Formats: sequence, structure tokens, C-alpha cells
Amino acid sequence: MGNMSELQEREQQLQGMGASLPRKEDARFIRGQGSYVDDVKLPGMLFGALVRSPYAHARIKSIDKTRALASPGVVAVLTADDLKPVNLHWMPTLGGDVQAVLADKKVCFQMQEVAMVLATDRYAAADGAALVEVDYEELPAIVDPKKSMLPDAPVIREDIADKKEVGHGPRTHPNHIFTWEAGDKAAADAAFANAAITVKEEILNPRVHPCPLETCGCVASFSKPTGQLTVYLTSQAPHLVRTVLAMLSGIAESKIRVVSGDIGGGFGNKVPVYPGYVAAIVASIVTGVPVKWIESRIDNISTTGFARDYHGVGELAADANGRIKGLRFTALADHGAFNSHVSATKFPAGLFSICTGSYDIPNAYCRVDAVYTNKAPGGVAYRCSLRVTEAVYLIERMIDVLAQKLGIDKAEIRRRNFVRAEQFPYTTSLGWTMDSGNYEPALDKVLKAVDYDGLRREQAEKRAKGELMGIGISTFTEIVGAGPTKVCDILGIGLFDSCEIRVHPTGGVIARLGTMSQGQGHATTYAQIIATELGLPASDIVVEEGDTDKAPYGAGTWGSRSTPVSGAATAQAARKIREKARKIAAHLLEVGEGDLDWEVDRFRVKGNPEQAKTMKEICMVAHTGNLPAGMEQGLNAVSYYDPPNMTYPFGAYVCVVDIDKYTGETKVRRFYALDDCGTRINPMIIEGQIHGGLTEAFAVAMGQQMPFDENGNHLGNSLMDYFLPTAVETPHWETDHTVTPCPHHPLGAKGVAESPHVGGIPCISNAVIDAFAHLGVTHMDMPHSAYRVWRQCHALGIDR
Ligand code: MCN
Ligand code: CUM
Repeated sequence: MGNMSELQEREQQLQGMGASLPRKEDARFIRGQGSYVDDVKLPGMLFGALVRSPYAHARIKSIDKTRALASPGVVAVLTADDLKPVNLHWMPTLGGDVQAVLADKKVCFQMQEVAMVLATDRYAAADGAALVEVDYEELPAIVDPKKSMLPDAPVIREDIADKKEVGHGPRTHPNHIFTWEAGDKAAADAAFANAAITVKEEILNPRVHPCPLETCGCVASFSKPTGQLTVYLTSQAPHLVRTVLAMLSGIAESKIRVVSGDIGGGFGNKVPVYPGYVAAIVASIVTGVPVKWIESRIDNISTTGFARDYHGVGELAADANGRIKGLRFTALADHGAFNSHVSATKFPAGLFSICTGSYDIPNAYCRVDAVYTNKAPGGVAYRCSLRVTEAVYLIERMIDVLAQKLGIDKAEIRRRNFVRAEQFPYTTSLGWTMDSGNYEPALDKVLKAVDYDGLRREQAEKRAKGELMGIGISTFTEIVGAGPTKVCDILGIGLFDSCEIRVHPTGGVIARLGTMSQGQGHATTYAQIIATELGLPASDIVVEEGDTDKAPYGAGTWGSRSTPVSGAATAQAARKIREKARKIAAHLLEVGEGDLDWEVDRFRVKGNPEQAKTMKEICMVAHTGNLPAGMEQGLNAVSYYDPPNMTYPFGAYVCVVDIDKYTGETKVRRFYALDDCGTRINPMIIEGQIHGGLTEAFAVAMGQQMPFDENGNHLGNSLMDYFLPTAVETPHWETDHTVTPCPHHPLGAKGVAESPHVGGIPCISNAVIDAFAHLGVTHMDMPHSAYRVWRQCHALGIDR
């Protein structure tokens, strides 16, 4: 064996798992060398501009294209009537519904796509769009989901008014999408009937938008001679988009190529298939030249995948010691005018049933009713792992409400209810089997780091002086890595993921994956996994994603699934290669395979360590004729990984806020975040993800909201109105970690990217509300903007 320092040196040179390797992709990004969809410029390309509806609900009586067609540079104007002959005026959604590509007889939300104007440049297209004359007859709009299913509510979706179901069970009203439930209602009801104490609260997750820096868009290029369709598109899930395009166009999937270049932020906004994409594709098919369509900021905020709009009611039942005996959570989900959000077929309400959180709750029941309203479609986006954000917000808020009612400390009540380390794998009363966790040490570490007892003493002193200080805790568990194909599919396609690795003669490696980075650093972290598994330096490992002609099939990057699913596929593919390399090494060293030990970057003969073959040497030999009898050349492998279970990362967060009772101004004084995502591949990238997710949690908790008036007019769809925190507003984040490996993942890793958002929002809310706890306040809805916090102070009469 080599001495330790030599070994360590070799290991360090690999820059494999555990190294805080700076992101490889940043060398391009910080020099302005990224290549985004709007950078794609093809010869003869036309520009598409969408004509959008000013009304939230209206019948289209007529569309007059004359003036637009006469406008300089305008080549064509497409409407639903033009798409009908090719049957492309409607398209399937990833939620099992259909959505109008261009409005067919009526519009169902403000800014809905009505027509596409094609012109020789972007300005001419915009001018032309302004000249399309649409005659609307306004209809009454439904904005409040609570009014959606009233008996006399106007029917939003006349196209499916008679359908008894839209993919997810019986509908009870034309504006009803589905009802989904989990758990044992009778058992939960019994727990409530027998409980010493019960609490109940209405809790809103308002409609917000992830607002990525780069808006959505595409360049569609159809070649008439070959029948080949190439679409450059900002998608988090290029293969799923290709499948949807094949389904809706009838073009063979082999003749469709979807290419996602660099993505300037996705955050779930770039999962769905949008009408603009399909309109641009049809436009290219019709005109025979490439067509570009890029959203404006206002288009993006008003029409593409928003998040949340979840109207929850939480109930907990407990004994006098605060041990929770029962949980009942219901939610009314506003999906807008079309059910377009991504969801696994069997989980139309996403993974909401993870709402028992980190707690051992014997009886639970949850139910989600989803309805149509005259608002833009969506609901699942924004670092959310399919409604986990809403679930975690509800349980983390409700446990505070319970603690308050019982007069038990908010850290103590969590400790009393945690699933204990020895209970894992732990099956929740709503049916999930959580892989691993170690909650109490994580909480204790955080409380010690912030001197929790000292903070509570300081709070008591401040309260005595009439000042407002709040301490928020969240001890959340996520569910990420969708998911096992036995329970998870989208449009029938199982949610496995893939990695193909090719090793070249001199030891360079190229890996191609079905996922798609939007800023998560995949080019770096997948290379690190391969570096460790194959003993080849990460610097020589190239990672490619996003081109469906090159990468093996996969469901893409969302729900923090890249590490849990594709990270595992990467390890498995690399291990297949290492096993072949072992055979070659055994052949070269004339020993049995079992006589070899793997050591960092080489195989050594047991008992005779001077005899060794490095991976680099084996790479070359694999491309010669000197191979074991019958073995083919090459060192390539592909793995399609079907995860046996989801992964359940967790964290313990503490937030301290100071509130000015005269103005409502709220300052996050301290935020301490401990995350546990099992084995950590790149600690620096994880920290970056956590900073980003916490900043987005701060945005949601403190200021983001998409308001509408009663006619469905959007009241805040520009960055003048919509809160995006900059470095000026953003608090300082302190991070920490524990490591509880995932028992079923080949590397022991869990996902992490969404945890800080999911765990951060309730932590900040809990802190704000805790500041008012001694005054009897149990809940305040987000966002906790200064005005709204001041209103609370005013209602309590403490602002004078
Ligand atoms: N990682 C690690 N060790 C772990 C887990 C993760 O080093 N145990 C690293 C991974 O290797 C990867 C990164 O952390 O480089 C995130 O990995 P993972 O948690 O698997 O999440 P995904 O890569 O699947 O990212 C998806 C997630 C989602 S769903 C949203 S929404 C979101 C988020 O990522 N959108 C983002 N973070 C974002 N960050 C940026 N910059 N831009 C977005 O659009
Ligand atoms: Cu839900 S936002 Mo991410 O899963 O793409």
C-alpha cells in the first residue's frame, strides 16, 4: 500500500465526492459565454408575438387579422382556426388535462394566448400583435377558488363541462378537477373525539411566481424535406417535452429533437409545455422557416407556471403533554383555468400527504380538492417537490399553534413528537416509508449554536418592555427523488432516470444524462461522482445534458430528483465500467478478479501491492486487442435507475426577527439552517443551493404575492410590483449540517435543492407570528410585509 499522504494526494487530484470543487460551468458563465435560448439565431428565422386576452373570462366573437397583416414585416397571423385543420389547437398537459394552444371560442384567464403574429423581427411582430382586432364578450369571472363550486358559478371549461372526470376520479361540479385523499378518516376522527386538546387554523399559501431571471421561450425549426423538427427550448425536462410533442403532433419521436442549452433559472417554471412553444412549432411547420418566441417579463409572471394558491385548514389533536394523536389537513387548490402542472399520475395532489412531517402521528387524514378558476394555470413550481412546501408549511405552523395553546415551548413540543432514530425506516400513517432520519440531535445542535435559552430570555425581557421579538423554529422533513416507477409516472412514463458514460482511450470521460441543470452545478457534481467511482480526475470528465438526440431518456430535473435518481444512475453506470476494468486488470496482472483491491484510482493485487494497474492504463488497454477472451473493446455503460424509494432529507432551522410595532417593519436578525441530505457530494454547491433556497423562502414569507381584482385582472405582474429580494434586503445565512446517509441510494445521498425553501418559509413565518404569541395571536397569513404586520399591530392596539 502507498503511504497515507501519497494516497491522499492521489485522492485529492481526482476532486471527487466531498470536495468543494468550484463549479466548472462558471468559467463560461462569468465570462458571459453562456448560451441561452434567445442566443439561438437561425438563418431566415421569424419572430412570433402572442396576442393575449385583456379579459379573464370572455367569449371570442371574432378575430380580424386585416390590419395586422398589412403592418410592415408581418408574414402571418395564426389563430385557433388555423391550428384546427392540423388538430393542434388543443394540447395535452402534464397534469392529465388538455389546454388551448390558442384560445378556442373563449378565453379563461387574463393574458391567455389568442393569436400568434409572425414577422421578420421582434418589433414588427409586437407591432402586428397590437393590430389584431379581437371582439370579446365579457363573462363573469371566478377568482376566488372558494366560489368555484357554488351551484350558480359560471362554467369555466365548457370544453369538458360534460366530462365526469379529467383523469383523476369523479367530478362533482363543472369547475371541479379532482378530490384526492389519503389516510384513515375514521381513525383520525376518533383521535379528535378522544383528544384532551384540539387546535384548528386556516392557513393560506398565496399564489406566487418563481420568476426565473430568464423567461420561457423557444426556437422551433421544422425541415420540410426531412420532416425533422428541432426545438431549442428552455426546458427542465427535455425528454418529457419531446414525448408530449410527439403525442400531439403525430411526428415520430425519433424525428423530434429538443435541445435545452443553458437555462437562466428554472425553479419549476420550465417544466410544463406552454402554448407559446406549440404555436411556434406550428408556425415553423406552416412557414417552413425557424420561428422564435420569447416571453417578456410580464408574460412570464402573468401566464406561466405559478406556485401554490393553496387554501389549507389544519387540525391537530393531542394529549395534555402535547403528544399528537391525530391530524386532519384539508386543502382547496386553485389550479387556474387548465390543470397543467406536473404531477405523477397517481398523485394528482402531488406529495402533499407527506404532511405528517418529522412527527410520529398515529392517525392522520388529508384531502385536497382542486378547482378551476379564471386565473393562469399552474400550481406546482418554485422549489417545491410537488406540494411538499404546502404540506410542510401546514404542519410546521400547526405544531406551533398547538404548542402555544398548551403553553409548551416550541422546541420542546417538537422533541416530544419526533420520529425517533430507531424507528427508521418509518412508515407514516399516510403511507410513506421514510428512509432515515435523526431529528433530535439536529435540533439540539441548532439550539445550542444560537443559544436558544438565551434568546428566549432576551425575548421575555423585550416583551416586558413592550417590544416585539420573535423566534421561529422549523424541523422539517422533505420527500424528494420522484420516484419509484411502481408508484410514479407522468403520462404513463415511469420516473426513472439515466446516465450513459463513455471512457476514451486516454482517460477522458463523457457522461450524458436525462436531467437538465438550470444552475444547480450538475456539470461539476456528476463529474465528481464519476471521478470517485472510476478514479479519473473530475477535470477530464465532461457532463452533457439537455439534448434529446444525445442523452438517454430521463424525466428531467425537478423535485430535487437529480441526485436521488440520476446521481444513483451515474454511480451505477460508473460501477459497471469499473467491473469491466477489473476484469481487464485481472487479465493483465494474470490473477483472479477476486485477488484485486480497488484503491482510489487503480487495482492492486492483494498481498502483492507493487503489482497494480491504474484506471488510466486500463482505459488504453480497453481499446486494444489485449483483452480477456471474448471481451468487446470499449469502456462504456448506461444505467437506467429506478429508485426503490424516495429520499427524505431533513433540517432544523431557527430564525430570529425584530419587529417595529409602529411601522410593522420586520428584520430577520438571524437565520441558522442545519440541513441533512445524507452523503454530500459537493459541500460548496450544497451551500449555494441553500443560500438560494433560503433567499427564495425569505421572498415568499416576506413579500411575494400575485394579487387579482374581482374581475380577474392581475394587479402585480411586473418587477415594479413583484418582490424579488436583492443583496440589499437578503439576510445573512448561517449554515450547518449533519450526515444521515440514505440507506437505499448507492452513494447514500438525498436531494437537497428544495429543502431550504420548504423549511425556510415556515421558519420565518413562525418567527413573525411568535413575536405576537404573548398577545394571543396564533396565525397570520403570508406575506409578512410591513403593511400587513403593521395592520396586526394596529388591530392589537400596540402601535400607538
Ligand atoms: N448535491 C450534493 N449532495 C447531495 C445533494 C445534492 O452535492 N447530497 C448537489 C447536486 O449534485 C446538485 C445540487 O446539489 O449539483 C442540487 O441537487 P439536487 O438536490 O439533487 O436537486 P436537482 O439538481 O434535481 O435540482 C432541482 C431543484 C429544483 S426542483 C428547483 S425548483 C431549483 C433548485 O433545484 N431550481 C433552481 N435549485 C436551483 N438552483 C438554481 N441555481 N436554479 C434553479 O432554477
Ligand atoms: Cu417544484 S419546482 Mo422544482 O421541482 O422544478
